[in-house]
Parts: sequence; structure tokens; C-alpha cells
Amino acid sequence: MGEEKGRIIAIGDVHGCADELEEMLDKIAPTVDDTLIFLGDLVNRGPATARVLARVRNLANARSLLGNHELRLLRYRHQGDPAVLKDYDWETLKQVGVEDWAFLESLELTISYPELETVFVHGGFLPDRAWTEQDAEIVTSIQVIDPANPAVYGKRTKITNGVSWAERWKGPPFVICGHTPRPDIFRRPWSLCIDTGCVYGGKLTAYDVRAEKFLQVSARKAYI
Ligand SMILES: [Mn+2]
Repeated sequence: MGEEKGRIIAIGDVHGCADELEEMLDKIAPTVDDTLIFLGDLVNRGPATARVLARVRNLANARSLLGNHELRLLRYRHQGDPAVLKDYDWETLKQVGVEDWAFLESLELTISYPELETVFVHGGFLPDRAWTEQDAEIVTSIQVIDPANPAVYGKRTKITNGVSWAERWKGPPFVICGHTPRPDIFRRPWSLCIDTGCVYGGKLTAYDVRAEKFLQVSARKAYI
């Protein structure tokens, strides 16, 4: 990895926003030297999950992280328990073909660039333990921690006095993630969250890591 000369560009939660993804790819105009890192949650909520999956799995030089939405689909596939699914997963499942499943099975939990002291992950990390020792459930779903007990984590809507994990995270490594949508990019000393809520009518954000440059595409509309 140390010899890579091209750009490393992270792309936030796409959630089926295929038109915005196309516009972003036009903007990035990736070359063969570049690496695109999708931060997870390509699927669900938006209008065109199948198109997004087909586009990303056919991109050269792209790596993709596991999001909580993909984790749920894979759990259902492996364990067969429909209780793990959300209602909208059924619509997505109808669209997922053989090649999509192979792609979903290949998603990575974390992507590390030691020479940049940077780790990419969908959700984030518990701040009180090593990032290498955290399982798929934690790293795909964490938004906040309970300030009274930093081992307790969950969604912002569930832990109402919760504090973003990123507020407590002290690197190295620097962490680049998606998952928690906000109106703006959320930067902290040791982390950067670029989920700017495209599917909610916000923006799709990409980040060129070495150049420290952002690229953004506005949502065509609020899809939900
Ligand atoms: Mn997510």
C-alpha cells in the first residue's frame, strides 16, 4: 500500500442515491491510480439500490466497507431469521442478485492505511478500547456512547444523553467514517464523519484524504 501514488477518496453513505453517485463519480473522474473507499450503507432508503450496487461492484479500484444495513441483509442470508430485518429490507432483497450477494459478502469491516495513520470504518469505534478489537455490530452501528459508561453505545435516538463516540476518540489512528447523518461534515481532532444525509435531501460527500479536499453533490430531492 505504501507505493500508492494516486488519490485515496472516501465516499459517504449512498443509500440508493444512484443519480447523485453518478454525478460524484463524474466529479471525481477516477484514474487507474486512484482508490475509492465507500464508507458503507450503499443500500436501502433511497430510490435505486440495485443500480448503486451494480455501479460500485463494477468500479475498478474501489473498496467498500460493511454498513449496518448490509450487515443486516447478510445476517438474514446466513441465519435465515426474518426477525432481523426491517420492513424496507424486503424491497431491497428483491433487487439483490447473485453478483450483488458476492459483492456484499466481500465488504470489509475496516480499511487501514498505516502510513497515513488512518482507518476507515462505517460507524466508528468505542473510545475505550483498541479499534482492532471491536466487532462488526459495534463498528457498523455506533453513533453515541453513554457518558456515564463508555462501553454502552447505540443510536442517538436511543441514548438521549449520548455523546458522539468521536468526541471521545483519541487517535492515532485518525478515523474516517459515515453512518451518522448531519447537515455538515463533522470534524474532530482524530476523526472525520462525511455522512451529510444525501438520501434525506442533504449532500453526498467525498473526501480526498491526501489533498484534504472535499467534493460534494447536492441531493436531487429528499427521498425520505
Ligand atoms: Mn449506517
